[in-house]
Amino acid sequence: MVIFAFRLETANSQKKMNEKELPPHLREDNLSEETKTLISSLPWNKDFIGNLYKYKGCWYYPNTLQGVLNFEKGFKPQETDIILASFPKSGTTWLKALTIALFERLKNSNSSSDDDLHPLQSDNPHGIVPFFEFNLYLKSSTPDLTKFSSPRVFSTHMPFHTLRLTLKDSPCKIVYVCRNVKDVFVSLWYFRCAHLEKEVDMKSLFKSLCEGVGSFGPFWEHVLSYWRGSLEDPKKVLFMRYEEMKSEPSAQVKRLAEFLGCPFTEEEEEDGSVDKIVELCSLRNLSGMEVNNSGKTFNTVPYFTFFRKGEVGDFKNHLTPEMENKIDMIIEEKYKGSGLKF
Ligand code: PAP
Repeated sequence: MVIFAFRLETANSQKKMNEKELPPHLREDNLSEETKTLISSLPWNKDFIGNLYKYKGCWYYPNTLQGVLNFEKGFKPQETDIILASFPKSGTTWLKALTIALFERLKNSNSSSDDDLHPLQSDNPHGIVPFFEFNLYLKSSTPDLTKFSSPRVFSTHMPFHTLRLTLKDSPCKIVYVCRNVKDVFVSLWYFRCAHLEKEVDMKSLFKSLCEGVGSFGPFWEHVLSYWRGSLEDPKKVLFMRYEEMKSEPSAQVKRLAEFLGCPFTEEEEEDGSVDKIVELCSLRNLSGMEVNNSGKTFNTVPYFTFFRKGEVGDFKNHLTPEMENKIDMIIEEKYKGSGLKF
């Protein structure tokens, strides 16, 4: 069933993983004494990867929580900062690529030669736009951010309520991408299998998603936090949908550019710049690039695992009608009255 060219293990997928096998952000070996004291008072659970702790309504693996705490302690927003936010597997890589390409086109209009490599050809979008909690703040509350020039572009999987506390009144901008939870689930399952090099038990992953006890869960609260944030302050939070990005990519790229303060000029629209960016950032194009087939993230995740099918509705090939019904019922209950529809 798993189509990755990986060694499949038959070991019980519910067994807690050996710490050394895990990428750094999923481990529990980087906690300060202060964090150890804090987590002893937090709601606790565990899955097949390890322990999870609930902090400000969101579940985290221990080292990731340390990254969140470091971020809260040390991050100083600048007015021009841009933060790309998402629940995992919702279109993060794509949103990063589009944002990089939108700003890069401003730099390149006069000075580029055909020999210059586009940043997306030199590095994966995750290498260019790092996560606060997995990368920048994983080990320190005072990372060196001097290499980022304005506008600094960062990313996060933290929910909006956690982010906004740290951003306080900063006018920096947040773009959130959300995706149908059924496709998120399937994408997450494939990613976990690839990432951990074993076939993860789909039923257990499904249970944890539905119960909300999983990394950055509950999904529903995550999406609602940004949805409400975007309604309260649409100039600060742009709410994008993966499905709309697939069905009308040019319109959504223009919307993103407007929000980020770098709209396309008439001339650009006429010369096909929008379509060029859509094509540059397409799954087919990015996944074919050498850099995305050879490199790894800072936390040892192979870049190619961020690219798979990129289809809307792939869940139909994986979920039983019972699983679909269960999710539909949860969605109805959780999103009731919010105005959010899927
Ligand atoms: P992350 O949260 O771990 O960074 P993220 O990029 O959000 O992962 O999600 C990966 C999904 O986006 C994959 O979906 P799939 O498993 O259903 O196929 C991946 O294929 C898809 N994806 C990655 N890049 C693109 C792109 N350029 N266009 C469309 N979809 C993409």
